[in-house]
Amino acid sequence: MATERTLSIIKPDAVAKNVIGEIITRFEKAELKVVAAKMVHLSQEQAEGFYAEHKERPFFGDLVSFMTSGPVVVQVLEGDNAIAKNRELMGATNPKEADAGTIRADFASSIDANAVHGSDSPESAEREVSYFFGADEICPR
Ligand code: IDP
Repeated sequence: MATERTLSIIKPDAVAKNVIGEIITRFEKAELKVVAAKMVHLSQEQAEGFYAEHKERPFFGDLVSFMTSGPVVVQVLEGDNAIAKNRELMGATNPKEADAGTIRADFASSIDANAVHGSDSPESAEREVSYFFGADEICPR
């Protein structure tokens, strides 16, 4: 299995619920390592740029206003198969469809306020990691 890096965001709803630590614990228990981390209150421009692929979707405005509604925790996770593993830990986009025991099943309240983001492919992981972190901000372990 290949060692990969993926971008994780703990979204404003989960930060407001004070479950940052519980979510990071799930990553660590699954043998994903945090190799970069910061708390950011995204600007409108940052959120729009990050979600540019969804620009034409009807929910884009709501997504950007939600993602700028409070601080988020942005992290780079590293480990075997990290991209798919993180998506499995997260669960389905809509928490009503998320498997029991996933982060979204346990902490998300709606499809908008769905607790976490995770890169969905190697290409998006590369783009998303470099969107938030310079090479000198990532600490290989
Ligand atoms: P993902 O976060 O599971 O990868 P994406 O399809 O990339 O899901 O969508 C990005 C984010 O946009 C979702 O996490 C969710 O917060 C929001 N979103 C996606 N689809 C809808 C929708 O149909 N209505 C409202 N928000 C949506």
